[in-house]
Amino acid sequence: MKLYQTYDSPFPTRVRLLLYAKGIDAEIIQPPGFHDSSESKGEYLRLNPIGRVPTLVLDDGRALPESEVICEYLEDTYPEPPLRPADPWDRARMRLLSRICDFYVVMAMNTFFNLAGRSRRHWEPEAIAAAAAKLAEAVAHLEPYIGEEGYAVGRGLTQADGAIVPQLILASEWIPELFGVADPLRSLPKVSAYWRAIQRNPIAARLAAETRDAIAEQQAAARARAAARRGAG
Ligand SMILES: N[C@@H](CCC(=O)N[C@@H](CS)C(=O)NCC(=O)O)C(=O)O
Repeated sequence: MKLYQTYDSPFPTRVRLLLYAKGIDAEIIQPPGFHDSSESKGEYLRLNPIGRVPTLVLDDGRALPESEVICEYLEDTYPEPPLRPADPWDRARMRLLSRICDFYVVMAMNTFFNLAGRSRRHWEPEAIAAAAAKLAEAVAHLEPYIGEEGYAVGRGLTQADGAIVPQLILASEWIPELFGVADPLRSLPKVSAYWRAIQRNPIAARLAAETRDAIAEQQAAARARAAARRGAG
């Protein structure tokens, strides 16, 4: 089995939680040049015509896109240890928290993703302030539903932790540091407590470290490209 993915992306990170927690042996492949341009995706589009990461490729060559669908497939195929709570209400909360990340938090970060790829000349303070307000509103949707026992739901890791951890690194660390905006967790006591607690779990900590390292690498590459452009100009 192979997982095509990149370490700085939240959606594949959610799938890696299942690989690590269930001890699934999958080769991890980073499609070269994936984030550079649509042309650089090249052969990858044959595996996943949607053109996004992750994609899970089975040993017989069948390829599955979309992180949530991959997680559900892995859960069904490798049920132990379960990362989907048995109780229907808890299971619904797991799906709800993941969905809030997929539909609201990521959408609210789009302005920042776009600006990060552009020169700071284009960073309009009004646009950044409006995006920060939208992000704070989106992250706040987690507050009423987040677990209070150190995990997103219940007393152990679930798929929801895989959805939330990488997104909180982006929303609460990367964006405030890069754009100088307030950390949206400041006014969210339950999400803040969760964030402190979940990073004590070794698998969540591993995902967090991988995400931070990949973001630092991306930023160093972006700085090098900007310096090269200044040098050429
Ligand atoms: N709904 C998809 C979203 C996947 C997605 O948007 N992945 C991003 C990276 S986090 C991507 O591949 N973007 C295209 C690109 O960077 O070129 C999923 O859950 O897998």
